[in-house]
Amino acid sequence: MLAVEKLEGSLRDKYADFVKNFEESFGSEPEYLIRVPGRVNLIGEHIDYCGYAVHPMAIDQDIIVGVRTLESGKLELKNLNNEKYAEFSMENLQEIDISTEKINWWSYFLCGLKGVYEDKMIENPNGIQVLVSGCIPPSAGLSSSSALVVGSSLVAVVSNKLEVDRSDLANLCARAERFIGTQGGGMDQAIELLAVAGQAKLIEFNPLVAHDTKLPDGSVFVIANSLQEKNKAASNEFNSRVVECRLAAKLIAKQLLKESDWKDVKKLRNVQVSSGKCLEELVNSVSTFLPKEVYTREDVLAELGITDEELRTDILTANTQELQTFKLQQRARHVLSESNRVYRFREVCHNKAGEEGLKELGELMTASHNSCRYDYECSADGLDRLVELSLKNGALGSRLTGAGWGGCTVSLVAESQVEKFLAALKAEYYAGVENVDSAIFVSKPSGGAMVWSL
Ligand code: ADP
Ligand code: NG1
Repeated sequence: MLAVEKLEGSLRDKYADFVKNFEESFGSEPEYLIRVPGRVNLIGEHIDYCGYAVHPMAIDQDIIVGVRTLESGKLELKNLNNEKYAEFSMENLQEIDISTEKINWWSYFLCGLKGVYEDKMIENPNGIQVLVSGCIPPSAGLSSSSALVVGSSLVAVVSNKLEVDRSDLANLCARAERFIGTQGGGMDQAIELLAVAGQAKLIEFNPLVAHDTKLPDGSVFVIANSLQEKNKAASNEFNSRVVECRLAAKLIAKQLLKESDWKDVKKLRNVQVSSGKCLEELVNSVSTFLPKEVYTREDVLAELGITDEELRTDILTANTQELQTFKLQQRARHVLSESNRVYRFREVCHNKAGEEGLKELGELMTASHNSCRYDYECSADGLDRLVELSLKNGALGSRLTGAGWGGCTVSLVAESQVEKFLAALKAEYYAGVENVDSAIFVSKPSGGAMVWSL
């Protein structure tokens, strides 16, 4: 169960300015303070929504939310980052269709609230005043959006005195964030709720289980922001990949499973489990199962024996209805090989100490980047350049992290090389950039979301 601790001692000092800001905004102190970390994914990109395990860790950058319950049925929301204020009536909240409204910063906040109210069947939620402040760079692949969703779900929990389990809440938040329209997996919400300071996590889905991974001594992870932002919800690349993975799963399933079984399959992991094949076997046969470089819309309709209407309603998402071509072989090869790399990464962390182990972790990370770049096509110029510069300047491995198409890289650097590495990247990528220490920094595994009462 999620515990609420008292905000006291050094923590009270740490958040004194935020509490003062809340008082200035709303006239009195918050009743609760919530901290949700961002995350960096070390390896396992774009595979959570295919059912496969991922390997992230929480980071120090976070979102802080203060909340106070109200007598009236109002939701008053203020954001210190953009000085924007929004007000809603709690009564009308359930009628707001987030996916069809223009996406705003509070859209993510409403996701978490609506998710909890719907799931817990709260018909008359308490009114609340909420102040938000965050330092996770937005749209940079470090999951600022999920931190807001998790933060707001916790607001709904504490302001209505609900009891929740962290894993259940993570699953709920993963579903709730899809109100935005992006069909992501559950990695971000899970690590943000289940992280333990000092540990990275191997996160498995269905059922959700988070296993501790102690990162090997001497390993330092450096996050570098390409400074190219990518807002997933404002474009359809993310959902296009989700759809291509669904189609790849169906086409492979049709060749491996009985008709009664393949019709409902939507995730590559389900095909693998139902067919009893191991990952290597499937990786090696991808081009046999999916021989074409590009599948047209007509190709997939013919291969699956479905109508265009069925494609639209069962497989495509709202923002991918008009897609005409699909790269199934390449996407499936990425997902299956990436899943293999995730398990190997954890095995090396646990069983192969020293230089040799670090070298192999680095190789796995760089292989992951190349697979994202060439097979999944989710990289960007800035990310490729950062990876190239990182490897040239001594990183053992380097890759894009998060959804990609912009955002950050994560590089594995030997502890003894970190200073030299940071100086080189600052000179070669960030010359003339202000606030360079918030663009490139070393990251240690942080703890998961916390709730304090005042
Ligand atoms: P990410 O990879 O960071 O999750 P997304 O594009 O999915 O990127 O989400 C970024 C969006 O989250 C921003 O456009 C903004 O609406 C919201 N967001 C992030 N941080 C904050 C913040 N501190 N305050 C308000 N909204 C935020
Ligand atoms: P970010 O990096 O937050 O955009 C997204 C998805 C994850 C996962 C990664 C790619 C959401 C909320 N998050 O993360 O589930 O699929 O991309 O590995 O959709």
